[in-house]
Amino acid sequence: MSDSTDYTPPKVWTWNKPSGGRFANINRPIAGPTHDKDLPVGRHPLQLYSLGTPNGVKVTLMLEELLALGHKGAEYDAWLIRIGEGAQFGSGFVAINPNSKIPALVDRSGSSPIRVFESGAILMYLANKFGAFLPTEIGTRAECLSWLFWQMGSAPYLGGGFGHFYAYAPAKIEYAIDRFAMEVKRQLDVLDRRLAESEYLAGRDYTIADMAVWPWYGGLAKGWLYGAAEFLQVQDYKNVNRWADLIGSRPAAKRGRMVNRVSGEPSSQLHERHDAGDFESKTQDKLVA
Ligand SMILES: N[C@@H](CCC(=O)N[C@@H](CS)C(=O)NCC(=O)O)C(=O)O
Repeated sequence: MSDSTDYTPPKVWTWNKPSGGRFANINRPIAGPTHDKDLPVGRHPLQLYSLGTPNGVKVTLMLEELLALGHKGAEYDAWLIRIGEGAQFGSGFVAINPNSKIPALVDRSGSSPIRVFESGAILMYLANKFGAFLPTEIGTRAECLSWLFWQMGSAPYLGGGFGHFYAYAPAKIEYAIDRFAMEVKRQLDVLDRRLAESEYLAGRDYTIADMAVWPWYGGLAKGWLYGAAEFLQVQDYKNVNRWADLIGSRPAAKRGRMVNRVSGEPSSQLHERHDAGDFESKTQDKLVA
C-alpha cells in the first residue's frame, strides 16, 4: 500500500490487495453470503442477531425498557454474531439482512416471521408494535424522528470516519484524523446545545432517539470509544455528559449494555441472552468460574 501522499488512483479500482487495518479480513467489495449457515431460533417471540457494539446496544436498550414496562411480547433471544469472524456473511444472516451488518431482528410472533434490519428501523418497528418510546403528539414525534435520523446520518462520521482513522487504520493520517475530529466535535456541540434546552433529545421523555444516540455519543462522552476522550476533550460537553449519566443510570440501560458484549469486565459480558435470569447467572465471570 502506498502512503497517503504518493498515491495516484488508477483509472479503474481493483480488489487486488488487502487494505490493512483492523477489519481488513472481513471487508469485501461484494455482497451476499460466503458460506451456508442457518441461524438458531429460540423460544421467544423476538429473535435478535447482534453484537454489543453501539449499533447493537440500541436495540437491547429498547427491548430491556419494553420488558421493564411489562410488555411480555418483547421477550427475546439475543444470539451472538461475531462479525470479526465473518458470521454476518452466513446464508441465514444474509437472508434476514442483505446488508450483512448487525443488528437484525426477526419477529416470530405472527403467522409468518417478519425480518427487520437497520437499527433505526428496528427501533421504530418495536416502538410501533408496543406503542412505547415514540411520542404520539405530532410535534414531539417529529423531533424524536429528526434526532433518530440525525444519528443514522451522523454516526458513520464518528465510527467509519473518526474511529477508523484514529484507532484502526494501519497508518495515522493527519488529514483524515483532522477532518473527522473536526466533524465529531461539531456533532458533540450540536448535541450539547440541544441538551442544554431539553432533558432528552425529543423533549421531556426518554425516546428511541436517545436510545439510538446514547450508545455512540454518550459512549464517546464517557470515554468508552476509541480511547479518544482526552483527544476530543469530551468532558467539555457538559450537557451531553449530564444526559449520558442520566441514561446510563437506568437499570434497563445497564442490562442492555451487557447483552452480546464480548469485551470489558467479564461480569459485564452476557454473550447471549435467552432469559431475564441470565443477567444474574450467565455473565462471563459466572460461566468461566
Ligand atoms: N446503519 C446500520 C449500521 C450497522 C453496522 O455498521 N454494523 C456493524 C457493527 S457496529 C457491522 O455489522 N459490521 C460488519 C461488517 O461491516 O461486515 C445500522 O444502524 O444498523
